[in-house]
Amino acid sequence: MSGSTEVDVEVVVVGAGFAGLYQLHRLRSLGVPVTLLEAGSGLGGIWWWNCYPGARVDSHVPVYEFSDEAIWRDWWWEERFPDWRAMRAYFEHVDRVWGLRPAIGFDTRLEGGRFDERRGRWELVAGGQPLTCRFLVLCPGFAARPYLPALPGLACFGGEWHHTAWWPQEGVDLEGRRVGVIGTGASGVQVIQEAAALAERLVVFQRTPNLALPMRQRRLSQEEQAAAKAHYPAIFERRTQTAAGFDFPHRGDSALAVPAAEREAVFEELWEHGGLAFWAGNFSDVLVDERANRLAYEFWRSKTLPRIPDPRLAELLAPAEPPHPFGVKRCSLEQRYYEAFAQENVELVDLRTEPIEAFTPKGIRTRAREVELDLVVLATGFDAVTGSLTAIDLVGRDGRTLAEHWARGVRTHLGLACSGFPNLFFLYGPQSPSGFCNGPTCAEAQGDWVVELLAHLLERGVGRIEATEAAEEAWRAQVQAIAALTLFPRAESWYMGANVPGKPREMLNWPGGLPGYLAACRAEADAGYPGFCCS
Ligand code: NA7
Repeated sequence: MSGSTEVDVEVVVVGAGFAGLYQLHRLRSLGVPVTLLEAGSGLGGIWWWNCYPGARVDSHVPVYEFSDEAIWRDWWWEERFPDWRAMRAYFEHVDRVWGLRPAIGFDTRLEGGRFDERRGRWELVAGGQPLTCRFLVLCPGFAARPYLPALPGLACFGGEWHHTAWWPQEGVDLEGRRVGVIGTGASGVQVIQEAAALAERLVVFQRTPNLALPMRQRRLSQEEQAAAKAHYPAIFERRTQTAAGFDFPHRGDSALAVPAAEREAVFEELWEHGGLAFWAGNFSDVLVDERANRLAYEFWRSKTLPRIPDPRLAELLAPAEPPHPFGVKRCSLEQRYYEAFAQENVELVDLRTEPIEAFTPKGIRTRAREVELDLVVLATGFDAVTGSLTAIDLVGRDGRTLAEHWARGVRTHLGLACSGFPNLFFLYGPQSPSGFCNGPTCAEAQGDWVVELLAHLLERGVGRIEATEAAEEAWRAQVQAIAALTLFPRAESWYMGANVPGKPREMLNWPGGLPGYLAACRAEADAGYPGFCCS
């Protein structure tokens, strides 16, 4: 990637996380010339950037890994929910087996590009260098663009501050320091648990309580994994048959249709399973029907309240009235989160009654006082799902950027491509199951579809493919219609684009479950790609 001579390749893939690495591996094994660009200095995508204390997977072993036996045969995890260090080691293992590094340009951010109609190629600029390709496959991840809210006075803060997704690779010491954490989403919960154990003082600034689920972390022995590996092929197959890409048994029944004792027994079993089972494996109407949802919330609260002895904290962390329906923000997993607030060194500031007014040289001034801090952690999330794509200055054939194309709402066909942007595909993107599904499952399911399509085009010498406007309007209508049947529109979540001021409020992911999504993708391919026009 050095020198200024234009390099031309058949396919450029962007992002060295699960989706990008899978594309690179599959396309190379088909003999297609492919280069992968990665802005970071190492493998792992989200696990390269999110190296803050406590950063950890929310999907249990072996759901969150590639299904290729050549990879899993000799790979052993130490914990049921691996942390970012284990994920990085895993990606090194993947590279040892698949031999990907020679085709990857690290420290090379795709800044932008334009589709040249005459040449039928994308003309890109990456790491300051020109590069052209016929097909461009974007795999930046759904959470690659951190969201930094407007925080008055941040520039004058005399201490240190970091967003969780821009965490320094060399690490940041929390020990013995006065630490503030803004944000109590999945990242906030994880960093709070670590900081509570190390910091001299921890002040948590909470806007909305997190309805977090018990992770039930535990160590995994090699013997246990060796025995489980006999079932791995079946588990990987099951991932694509469940709504969110897990291996939980599918429950098709209603929480309202069973006797109370039976319902409690199901809730109890899911709770004991830990992880996302209580969210992704629950009764079919929990995320759809207000009454079923309230039953799940009351169960969650009955389990959580006994862990918070102080009544003021209990009402802030597990209120009698839920802040939003249960589970319509992706549930976070916790290990000792609720207990942390009882520690003497931990304080919870309720931003609803005591909002932040400004940062000061010494810390944060709220409506009531100045809180002195050495380090502030901004766990404020992401311009999720669309942000990582619109951040790339890509200009389509009619002179519009993706951001302009989506200014009135997201339009894609199958969450994989859009009109006006020939030969461009994106994985784990908007109107795909990404935010509901786990990464590797989606990377493989969507990835296989794109590889099949590219192989089909290359075999037939088709140089140009583009989604039709009619197909993307129809897909958008389906996404919005399904979302309207659920409780998801009732929260200010990143699913709804509602966590970033000014972003259009709409369901950003395919909410119809993975099997329905894959059936739509299959039907498109089997029918000869009627939602695309080719030349
Ligand atoms: P999330 O889940 O979007 O959480 C962001 C948190 O930051 C959330 O608690 C927000 O409160 C809070 N926030 C955002 N802006 C502000 C301001 N201005 N003031 C105070 N608090 C604020 O991001 P995460 O990184 O934790 O997790 C993202 C996903 O990554 C997660 O779902 C997993 O799938 C992995 P709010 O709830 O909006 O009131």
